Amino acid sequence: MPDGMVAARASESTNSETQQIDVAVVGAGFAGLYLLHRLRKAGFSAVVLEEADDVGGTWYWNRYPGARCDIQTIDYSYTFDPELESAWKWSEKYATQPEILRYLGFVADRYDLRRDIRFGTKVTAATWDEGAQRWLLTTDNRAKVSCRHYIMATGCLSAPKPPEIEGVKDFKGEVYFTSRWPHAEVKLAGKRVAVIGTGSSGIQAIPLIAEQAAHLTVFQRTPNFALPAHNGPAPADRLALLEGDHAGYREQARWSLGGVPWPQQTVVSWQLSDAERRERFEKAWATGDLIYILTQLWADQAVDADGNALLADLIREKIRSTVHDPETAAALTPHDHPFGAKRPCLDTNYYATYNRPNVTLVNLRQEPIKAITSSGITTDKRGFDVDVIVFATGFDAMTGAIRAVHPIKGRGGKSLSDVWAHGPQTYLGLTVAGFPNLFMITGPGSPSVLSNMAVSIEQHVDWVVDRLTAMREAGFAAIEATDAAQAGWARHMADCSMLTLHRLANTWYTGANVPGKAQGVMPYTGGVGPYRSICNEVVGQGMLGFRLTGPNVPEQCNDGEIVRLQPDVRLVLNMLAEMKLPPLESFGSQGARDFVAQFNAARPAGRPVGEVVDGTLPSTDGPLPYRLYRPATPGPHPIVVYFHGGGWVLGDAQSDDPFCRDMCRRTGMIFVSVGYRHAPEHRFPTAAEDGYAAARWIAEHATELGGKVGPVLVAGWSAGGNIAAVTCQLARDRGGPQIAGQLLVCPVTDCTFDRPSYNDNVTGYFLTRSLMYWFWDLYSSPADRADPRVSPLRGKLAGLPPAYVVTCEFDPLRDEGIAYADALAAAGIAVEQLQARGHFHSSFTMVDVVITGVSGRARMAEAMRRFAGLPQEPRQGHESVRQGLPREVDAAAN
Ligand code: NA7
Repeated sequence: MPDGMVAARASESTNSETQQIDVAVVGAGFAGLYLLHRLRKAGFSAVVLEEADDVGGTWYWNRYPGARCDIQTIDYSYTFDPELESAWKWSEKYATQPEILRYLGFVADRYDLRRDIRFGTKVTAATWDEGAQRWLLTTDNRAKVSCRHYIMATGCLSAPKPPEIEGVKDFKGEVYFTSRWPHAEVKLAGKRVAVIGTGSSGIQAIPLIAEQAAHLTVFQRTPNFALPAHNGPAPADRLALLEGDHAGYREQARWSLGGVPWPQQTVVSWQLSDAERRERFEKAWATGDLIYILTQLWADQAVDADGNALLADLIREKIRSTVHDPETAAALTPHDHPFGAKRPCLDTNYYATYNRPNVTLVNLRQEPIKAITSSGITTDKRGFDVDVIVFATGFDAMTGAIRAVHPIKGRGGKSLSDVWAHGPQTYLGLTVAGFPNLFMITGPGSPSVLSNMAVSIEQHVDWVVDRLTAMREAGFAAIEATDAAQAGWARHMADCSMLTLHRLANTWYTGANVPGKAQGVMPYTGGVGPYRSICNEVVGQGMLGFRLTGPNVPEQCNDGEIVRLQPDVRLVLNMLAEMKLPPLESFGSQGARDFVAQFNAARPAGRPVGEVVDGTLPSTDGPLPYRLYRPATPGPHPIVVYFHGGGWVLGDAQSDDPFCRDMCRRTGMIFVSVGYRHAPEHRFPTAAEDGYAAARWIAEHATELGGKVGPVLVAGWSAGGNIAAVTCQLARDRGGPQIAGQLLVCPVTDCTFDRPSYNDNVTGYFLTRSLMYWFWDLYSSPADRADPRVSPLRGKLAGLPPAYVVTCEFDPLRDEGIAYADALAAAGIAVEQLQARGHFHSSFTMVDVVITGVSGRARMAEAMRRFAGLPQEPRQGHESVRQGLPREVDAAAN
């Protein structure tokens, strides 16, 4: 039986009675239509309430000239029914608004959806009835609705923003909003037209308006990055991919970052020459695909301001070479935000339109609009008489349609508007604590506008309908997010926002386009695939973070936080778990070394520094290798003696190479990574004595190494942190060298294994408890372990250099690191601690894999510079303070 024939329970209503229904949905756009279809199939009675008089949602209203989707249409489609996919063929790579509207109408007819949609109906209030455990909706049309579940399928960009300009009412000409374009033809031929706004809508409309109008004046506040769409038929290569493996293509999209199946790019900008980067860029420019240019050029462009700037500069060059008038070109060139941080646009002849004699650009940064008058627009420099004003001024995005459209009152009469007064609070972007049985499709806190909406909508709808079905089967009548789960999601959102550059721009993503609106990155920046896996995990963990209640069943509430790890740490650990690796210790010491070397080879290359020199230094028993990293800045630089990690058994200069490069760049100091000898071939105290001997030799040969004469600094990670700490104690006791400061990253400090972190993090965080036991056994016999040369916590701590001690929440070594820092402080040593929330043992050394480790390394570098008496430098790379960009907020550490 075709899906459209699946009967739903009747949902007729009259004026006099309240319509009783299982589920009410607001909005008959992409989300509402699919919801209705799925709810019916699952046997729920449902009604869709829609203000417009037909289906389409945003595609019903946004019918301005040039309106098109800007995700390729083969991707911007429903995928739930393969028969639907073969029944509809898109005519273009980016379909026009009329074609998309026809598609949604086709879907509505195919599944006979219209009979359960109340068109021309606006919800005027929604109130949770605690006694009945139902929502009561009032509408401006016909009966009220009483429903068990209330679902907002209202879209993210459907509440237009008021123009916020004085005098609109005085204007005697025609006024149009792109977001509410008339259904009747708008005649612009021969008229003087003004367009205010150069977001996606303005950029799509301007070239077509310019072709019709006698004269077009564009009022631009912020220039945007736009790429040529190169519209035409769907590209043959993408179509072939889809048609070659329909199901595989769709599945890949569901697990991708943006909801379109492009592979994850791993090459970073500094691995490519200028010519190679340009070649990649030109290919992207010719491809005309936003997701392609946002994800496929080099991996750091979306996460690092410097990597991003390389791309932004190339786009700026294109603008300059397209627009003839240099002043106009300069005004059209964006400088105040990283590429992609504000929604980039796809255009057809946008920049070239400014070469037309009938088009003028007014740069509102230089001459702001003062008022709209009866005859046109006045800036603080001049007046423009026009016949038509088109407002392409955007939306109260993400929260506007949910919050402002009608009062929603949840438990205890609390209004959603009040609860969200300081910004949207949600659990998974789907639900809100205090609002039982209320769901949002693609709400704030979900990938929504940072993804292919079609994919995100299907995921949300499937998740919600599956949950409602499971609730019904288990006898639950109400579901509500807990406060703890919601607070945890807010933390996770903040952590995720450090992964991308969206926080560095004032945009509708952050609420900055609406005066007075609370600001913060509203969409989920962690990616579509990771988000999907989290939603699945919530279910897998017994509806973690939800309270479920019903009349005849005991309450179920498995409270907690779904993601406590930093988002990228979670990805790394999931990837490792999927590899199902045998325990490292089962390889034997040489096997483990080989394995780690192979594993490290697959990591992104470290960043360039001024110079890298390999050499040897003498120790008690012959030469030890070292690798020296010199900054590109003029020397001589202070020297940091560095000890790699690896449990005294593994590791080398190569394993910690990205970390040393990064720290060399951040601190502006020479790092000398010492190849101390390993157990079990060389047991305790070889590593400690090698470390000390190396520090002494390096300090004595500072000039020869090109470094600054005077005290050195020491640093190390894990067992290397142990050696660094021990070196400081030996240097104090053996008459030098002088050490200006110590950086201990997740150090081993003690042979006691009963601190809570050893038990909390036994497995699952790469460094396991049994691996630590193995390292200890290979390096030292129990009789030696209390020696301060391996358990520095047991040594005398007075008189040591100042320290910066880093510990990670999900690390067996966490508590001994904290214990060492506390003990140093108690001994009167100046100590700073970074207790990194959500991080694991390798977070800070997995440079350019664990992006959220960046802010921690920036702090470490600041501490090192303080120890060395150097002035603080502006933070680099990811954290850099570029033109007009705000400074980083540190979410990863507390
Ligand atoms: P956008 O992207 O929010 O663009 C709105 C534009 O209007 C943008 O250039 C704004 O400048 C400008 N604007 C807004 N208010 C004013 C005032 N008061 N004066 C002057 N200029 C103003 O909305 P769109 O409709 O173009 O696109 C929305 C999304 O729909 C799009 O991103 C796609 O996802 C689809 P500003 O940048 O704020 O300085």
